[in-house]
Amino acid sequence: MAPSDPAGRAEELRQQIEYHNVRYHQLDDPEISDAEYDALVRELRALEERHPELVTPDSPTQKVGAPPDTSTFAPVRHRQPMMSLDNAFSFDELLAWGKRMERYISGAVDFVCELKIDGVAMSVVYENGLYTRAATRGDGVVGEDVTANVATIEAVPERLELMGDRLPSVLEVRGEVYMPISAFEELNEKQGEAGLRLFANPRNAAAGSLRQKDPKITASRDLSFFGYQVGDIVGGPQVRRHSDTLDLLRDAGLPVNPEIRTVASLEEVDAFCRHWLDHRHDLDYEIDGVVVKVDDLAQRAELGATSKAPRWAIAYKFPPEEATTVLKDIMVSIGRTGKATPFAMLEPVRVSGSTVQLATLHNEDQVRIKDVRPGDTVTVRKAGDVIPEVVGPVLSKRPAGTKPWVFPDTCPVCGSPLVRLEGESDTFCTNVDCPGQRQQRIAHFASRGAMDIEGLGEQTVRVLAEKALVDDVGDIYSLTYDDLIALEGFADVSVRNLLAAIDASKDRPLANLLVGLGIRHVGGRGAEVLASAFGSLDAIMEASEEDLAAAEGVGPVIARSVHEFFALDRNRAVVNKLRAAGVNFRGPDAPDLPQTLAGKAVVVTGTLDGFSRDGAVDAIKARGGTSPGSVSKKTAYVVAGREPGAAKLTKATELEVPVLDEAGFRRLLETGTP
Ligand code: I6G
Repeated sequence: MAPSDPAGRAEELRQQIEYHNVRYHQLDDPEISDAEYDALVRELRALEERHPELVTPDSPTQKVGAPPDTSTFAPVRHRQPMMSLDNAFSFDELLAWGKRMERYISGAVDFVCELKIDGVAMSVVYENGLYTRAATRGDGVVGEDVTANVATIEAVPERLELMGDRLPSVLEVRGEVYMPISAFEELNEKQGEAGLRLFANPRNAAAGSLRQKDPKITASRDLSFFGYQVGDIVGGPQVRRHSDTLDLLRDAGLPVNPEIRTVASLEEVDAFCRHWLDHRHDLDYEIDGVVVKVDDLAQRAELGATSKAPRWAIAYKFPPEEATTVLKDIMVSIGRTGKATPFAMLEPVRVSGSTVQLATLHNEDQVRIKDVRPGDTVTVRKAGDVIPEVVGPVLSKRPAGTKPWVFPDTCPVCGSPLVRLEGESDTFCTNVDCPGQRQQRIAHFASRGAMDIEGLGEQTVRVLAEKALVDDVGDIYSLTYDDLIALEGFADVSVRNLLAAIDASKDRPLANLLVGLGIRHVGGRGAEVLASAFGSLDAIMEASEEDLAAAEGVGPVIARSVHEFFALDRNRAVVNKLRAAGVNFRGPDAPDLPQTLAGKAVVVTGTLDGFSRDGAVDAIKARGGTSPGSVSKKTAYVVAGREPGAAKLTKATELEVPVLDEAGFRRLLETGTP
C-alpha cells in the first residue's frame, strides 16, 4: 500500500484488526502475537489522529473487544459498560499519561499498581450474596453468558462471606479468569498424550476452557480467578478509594491478587513495573504488564472516560515474549551427552528485546505433537532467560504441499545410529567419540558458569576441532599463539585475548571446574557442595561412592555419577592434562597448604593425641588426600592411634599397606612420606 494512500491503509488495518479480533476473542486461536496486534492498532490510531476524517464509527479504535458469540452462549447486557484500558509501552508513555491527567485534576495522586494477568476478563454478579451470573466482556456492552462454566471455578465463591449489614444487595465484580502455568503444562501434557491439539499459552487454554458447552470440561481444567474491580454495587458500604474496594472484595471472600501495591508517585509506579518485568517468571500465572489506577474515587470521577477506556487507569505493557515468523528448516543438534535435539531455523525475528534465529523443538514427540513443518509460519516464544522455543504453527498460514517432519535415524555429525530408548522422550547418538559430542563438551567447559573462557564459543571450538588442535578440554591449555594465528578469522589481538582468557580460567574455583567437566547430574549447586565437602579435585576423585554419598548435600545419584566419571581412564587422562597445565584443583575452604597427599587415601583408626578424628580427616583432605572409612587395595597408608580397629589392622597387613603411628602421620602430612 502506497504511503500516500492513508484511506486505503486505514481500511486495510481495520480489516486486519477485525479479523484478528475474531480469531482472538471468538475462536481462541490467535494468528499473531499480542504485540503484533497492538502494533496494528497503534498504527491505525496514529493514522486516524493525523487524518480525523478517516475515523469511522465502527473503527476498532472506537470499540472494545469483539461482538459476543451468541450462537453458543446467551447474550448478557452488562449492568455497566465493561471498558478496556489504554496502553503504555514505555515509561515515557506512562509519564505522558500522568501529564494528561493534570488537565483534569490537581493535587497529589496515589496510584494502585496491579499485575495485569493474562487471562479472560470476566464479570461476576452476586445478588444478596449469592453467585447469580458470569459473563465475558464481549464488545463491552453485551457479553456471553458463561454462568455454568464459571460456577465450576473453585476460586469463585458460590456465596459471599457474611458481611452483616454491609452485604450489598448486588455486587458485580470484574476480574480475570486465568489458568495457572502449572495447570497449563499439565493440561498440554494430557492433550499431547491423547493426541489432541496443544494450547499455545495459558490464556488460550483459559479461553478455550471457558468456551465449552459442557461445564464438566471446564470443571476439569483447573481455572482460577482474581477480582480487581467493582463493576456495579447496590447497597453495601461506601468506599472512597480503590484500595478500599479491593479490601471489600477480600472481606467478601473473593480472591484478590496479593501483589497489589498503593504508591504515591509515578517513579514508584516505574519501580513496581521494573520489579515485575524482572520477576514475572517467578509467578505461577502469566502477566503481560501492570495496570496502574488512580486510587481516589473522587479524582476518578473528575477524570471520567473516553468512549473506550477510563482516563484514570492505564495498562503498562511489558515487551512481547512471542512473535510469529517463518520456519525455514528443522535440523538436529548433538549435545555433549549425545542427546539429539531438533531445532528450528527461523527467519530472524525480534522477541523479548533480542533477535531470534534458532529455537528449540525439544524432542521428537514435541515436533510430532506440534506438527511444525518447514515453510510454516510459527509462533516463537522467549520467556526470560529461557532458550527460545517454537510454540506451534499458525495453521491458517500453512502453505500447500508441506509434509510432517521426520526425525532422522542417523547422527547428522558422525552418521552413527540415533537411538531412542523405550519409554524415553530423548534420542541419543550412540557414538561416544562423535565429534559433535566432543565439541559440545569443550564448548560447555569454556562456557559461563563453568570455566568462562571468553572467545571460546561453539564456533571457535568447531574450527579448533576440525584442525585437530583440540580433542578434549585438556588440550585447550596446550594451544599456542602459532596454532591460533594460523586460523581464519583470527588476528593478533583476538589470539592474545583468547590466550589470556584461557590463562585466566586456570584460577577458576573448583566448583566451576567440576561443572565444566560435564559430569552427569552435577550442576552448579552439586559442584559447590562437592567442592566444599572434599576440598580438592583429588579428594573427590579418590573418594569411594559411599564417601561421596555420605557428604552432606550429595545424594546417591550424584555420588554414583561422580564415581563412574573418575573411574574412566579417559577422564583421568583429561584431569592429568589439566593438572599439568596448572588449573586450580583446590576447593574454597582449603588453606594454603602443600598438596603432599594429592590423590592418596589414608585410613585413620584409633585415638590420636594431637588430632580429633575429624581433625585428622580434615588435615588429610587439606593436603589433597582422602580418608575413606575402610582399608582397601587403594589405601596408601593406615594411621593407627591408641586402641585401633583390629579389622583395619588385619586388612592392612593382608594387603601390605604401611601402618603409621602419630609421628609418622605428622611426617606424612608435612612431606608426603612417613
Ligand atoms: O482489562 C483489565 C485488566 C486488569 C482491566 C483492569 C485490570 O485491573 C487489574 N482494570 C480495569 C478498570 C479495566 N480493565 C477496565
